[in-house]
Amino acid sequence: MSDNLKRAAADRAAELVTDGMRLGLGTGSTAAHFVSAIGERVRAGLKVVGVPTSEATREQAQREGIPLSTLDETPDLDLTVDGADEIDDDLRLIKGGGGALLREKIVASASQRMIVIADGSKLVSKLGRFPLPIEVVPFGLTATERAIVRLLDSLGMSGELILRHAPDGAAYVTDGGHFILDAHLGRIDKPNVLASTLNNIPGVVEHGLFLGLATGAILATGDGLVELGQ
Ligand code: ABF
Repeated sequence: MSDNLKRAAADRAAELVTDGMRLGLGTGSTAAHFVSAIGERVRAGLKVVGVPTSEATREQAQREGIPLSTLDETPDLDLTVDGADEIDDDLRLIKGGGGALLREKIVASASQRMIVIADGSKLVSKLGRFPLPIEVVPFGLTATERAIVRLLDSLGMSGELILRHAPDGAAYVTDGGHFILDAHLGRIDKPNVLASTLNNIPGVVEHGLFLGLATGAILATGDGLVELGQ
């Protein structure tokens, strides 16, 4: 998607922001346009406070001059705007391609509304073509990996689990100090079952299935913006 389209989706989301809002600030290239649009409005007088979903977003928001808070100081948010890797018609998401899924999920869960801004090509009829990120504790990695494989097997699913690596070749480490296993599943027929059972594995911190969290989406297509939900 061209940067102009990402910016258009982000600008539309920024129009929904009003004075006094407590905002969750997403992560990724599309969310970065939103942070930049909010920065422009803050410099023009908009009064908001933002809770960033990653260190990268915190740094960008600070540069933009957006007043920041934490979920400890501001535990109830009005609106979170974030990107996604896949979204289906029911506003179910796969997120975490950028590695910030844990904070993204905590922030989205603390928000009354969550609006996804994304390239229209991320709208899918079935989730799972994009590898599902699973954030795991480094301790006991192999045992956790085997537990995930057994779980997938019991659900009649299969697919490679690949430990994510950073550009320098070392294991990728999240802002929370964890690793990410990317599960190449191809399709996820029962996201609710997979989501809840994955959370039962002790070494699993979180996963990138965001179910029942997004309340709306603004999708940028070549023909314009498509808005779902609210
Ligand atoms: C975050 O950034 C992630 O949850 C998702 O993985 C990614 C999407 O990035 P982009 O907007 O750059 O496609 O929202």
